[in-house]
Formats: sequence, structure tokens, C-alpha cells
Amino acid sequence: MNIELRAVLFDVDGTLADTERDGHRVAFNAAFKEFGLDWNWDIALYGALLLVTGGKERIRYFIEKYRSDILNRSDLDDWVEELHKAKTKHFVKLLKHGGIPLRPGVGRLIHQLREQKIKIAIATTTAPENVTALLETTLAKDAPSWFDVIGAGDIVSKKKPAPDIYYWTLEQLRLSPQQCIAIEDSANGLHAALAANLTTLITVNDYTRRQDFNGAIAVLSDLGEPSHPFTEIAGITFSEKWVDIHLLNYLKKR
Ligand code: XBP
Ligand code: MG
Repeated sequence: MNIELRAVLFDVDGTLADTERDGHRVAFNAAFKEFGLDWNWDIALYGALLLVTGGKERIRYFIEKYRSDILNRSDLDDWVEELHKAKTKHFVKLLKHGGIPLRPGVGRLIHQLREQKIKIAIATTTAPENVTALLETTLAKDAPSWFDVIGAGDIVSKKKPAPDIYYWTLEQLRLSPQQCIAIEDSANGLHAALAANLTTLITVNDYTRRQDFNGAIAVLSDLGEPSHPFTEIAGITFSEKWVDIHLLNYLKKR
């Protein structure tokens, strides 16, 4: 469909930066320790738990599956909320102290979109505090204000793979899905974006590489850099080897 690109909707975790294995997972384990719990989400277990989006929802799933004895706590909802707040504190601290870099091509594309007055938005399951910390520690102190819309966490009740966060973000942008493109890293994220009728580009990571990305316009290793070309994994092949506005417009027209 030949409608000019007006906005790019970025997922966060796994897309802007590889935040799960060495970020969120480490923060969850630090919160468990702070709460005196003997829980430890190792890399493999966390990969399985990642199929449940949302940190609070992930904790509850873990309790239901592995610690059902806790289910009869009368204050379970509040306790999970407090545990997740502690995790978010640890994640933000981790970003501010060790830092997790943007993935290849992300900073370059964001700057190019801004220069060419194409709107940029965030549509993520993660908590808003995490988005702010990631943008401030990887781009600039005022980077959150660069984004026309930041749709994050509990702003919607149904999280990915439900399309709600994409519907919400499109409504705030006052744009139709046909005027936009989504960039995601996971099958949950792809399902959410496709259900909102968005053309969706996938860049994979170690946790999502083997997932089913049927319906994506293309599946790439990352957004690429002139010095670090991307690898095509599925979908169309390109002469260009890094994602820029020209390539995004080409993808939208397919
Ligand atoms: C990935 C998620 C999030 C993070 C953890 O979000 O599912 O839950 O794993 O962050 P994205 P919270 O949509 O950016 O891929 O603990 O704040 O939920
Ligand atoms: Mg993601």
C-alpha cells in the first residue's frame, strides 16, 4: 500500500536494546534476594518465562507453576506488586551503573527519523520507568522527550500478544496503522503489532531467534550499520544492508 511513512513504533526489550538476559533477569534475581527468596531465574528458565509478557504477570506465572504454596497468601497481589517495584528499582540502577547499549542501527535510525520529521513512538510491555532509564542512559538525558508517544506497561490492561498497546499508541499518534511501521523482536510482539494491522519488521536476539515470525515483512539479525551490515534471516532480501527511512518506505509498499 503506497502511503508515505509517518511514524515508526519501536518495541523496547530485545529491540532497542538486549535488556532481558543481563538486565531484567538480573534485576528479578536481585529483587528475589532482597525479599529473602531462594528463587533464581537462570538464563534457560528465564527464556521460558519470557513467553509471559509483563514482569508482574511473569512472577505470578512462576508462582503458579513452581511455587503454588504461595498462592494462598491473602496479600498476594500487593506482595507481587511490591516485589516487582523492587525489581524495577534494581533494573533502573543496573542501567545507570553498568548500562546496556542500544542494538546496532537503533541510535542511527532514531536520529535519522527525527531529522526527517518522521514521528517516533514506543509501544512496550515494560514499565515506563525502565523506558525512561534506557533512553536517558543510551541516547541523552532529554531523549524521552524526543518520542511523540511512549506507550508502556500498565497503560493498557491486556499486554502483548494482545494489540492493546499498539492501538493505544496509534490513537495517541492520531495515525492509522497504514501510515506506520512497527519494529519488534519477539513472536508475542509480532502478534500484537499484526493484530493492530501494522507492517512489522523483526530483529531477533538469542531468546527469540527460533520463534515463528510468520507475517513479518522481514526478519533481520538487527537494524544494521554501514560498518555492520544486517543479516537477512527470513522474508525479502535487500540490496541495502542497514535499515534507514528509504528501506522502511520500501517495506511499507510491499
Ligand atoms: C518485554 C516484557 C517486559 C520485560 C520486563 O517487553 O515482556 O515484561 O520483560 O519488564 P517488550 P517489566 O514489549 O518491550 O518486549 O518487568 O517492567 O514488565
Ligand atoms: Mg520485545
